[in-house]
Order: sequence, then C-alpha cells, then structure tokens
Amino acid sequence: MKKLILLFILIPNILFSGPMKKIGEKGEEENIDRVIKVSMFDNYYQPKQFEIKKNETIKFVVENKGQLVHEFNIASKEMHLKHQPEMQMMVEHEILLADKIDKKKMMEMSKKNPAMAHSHSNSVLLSPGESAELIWKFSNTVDIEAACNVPGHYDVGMIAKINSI
Ligand SMILES: [Cu+2]
Repeated sequence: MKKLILLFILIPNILFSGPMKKIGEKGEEENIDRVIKVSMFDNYYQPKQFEIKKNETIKFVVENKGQLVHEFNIASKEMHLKHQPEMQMMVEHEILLADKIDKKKMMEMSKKNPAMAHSHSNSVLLSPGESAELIWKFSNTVDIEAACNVPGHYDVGMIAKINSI
C-alpha cells in the first residue's frame, strides 16, 4: 500500500521532467507580463480559451467556483492523458473526493518523503471555493491546453485551448 502511494507520486515526476520543457517553464514573479483570471465551474473554464504570445509570462489567478474539485493544468494532450491514471489513483486512495481533497492524507504522504510536498509547477488542484496562483512562462505555445484531469472531467471537455498569437 505504502509502496503503491510512493510509486504514483514519483512516476509522474519522472514523466514530467522530459516533456515539461516543451510546454514552457515555471515563471518568475518579477517577469510577469499579464495576469489572467480563470474561473472553474462544473465542468468548464471561464474563459474557455487563452490567447498567448510566445515567451509571455502569465500569472493565472484561478478560482474554483464549482461544487466539485477541479484542476487547472497546463500541458500537452499527451501529458494530460499520462496524468489521468495518477488522478484516478488519488480517487481510489480516497485522497481526491468529488467535492474535496483530503489534504491530511496528502500531508501524511509528504511527511514520508519531503519531495512529495511540492505539487507540479504546471498545475493547481482546488476544492470548491479555493483559489490559487500559477505563474507560467510559455516558451512554447504550440499544442498546449489547460485542462482538468479529475477523472471524467477531461472526457466531458473541461479543456481550455491555448492559442498562439
Ligand atoms: Cu474538473
């Protein structure tokens, strides 16, 4: 059981280290070009798409205005698809519930390995009513989408296209 949890936390980090370069990188506060507010509803984003220039650093201020847990994750389609089984596992371990995240359980896991405490820099996972910021530098704007990988949500189209301008 413990080994299983370790596995699903560590594997995505390994997977993400490669493809991450293609989608850009974590942005720095002092380099922010624009701030974009994003609202998450059940199951869609407002706005539904983003117009982004290559090399722009955007601060996304994301608020979950829905009744369900949602994710705002900047990635390629391929990366989203790889991330989905990990999210499914979080559901199976009852860390990720339909309307909340069991942060106590998440914390317990991160205590066992400090490396687990950090979340991916390209995504935020929010309970209803929560807000978070994400700063991203779009060194590439091709074939990237913001999407929610909470099981079932991507399939019903909780995806916001990122258009290169
Ligand atoms: Cu969602």
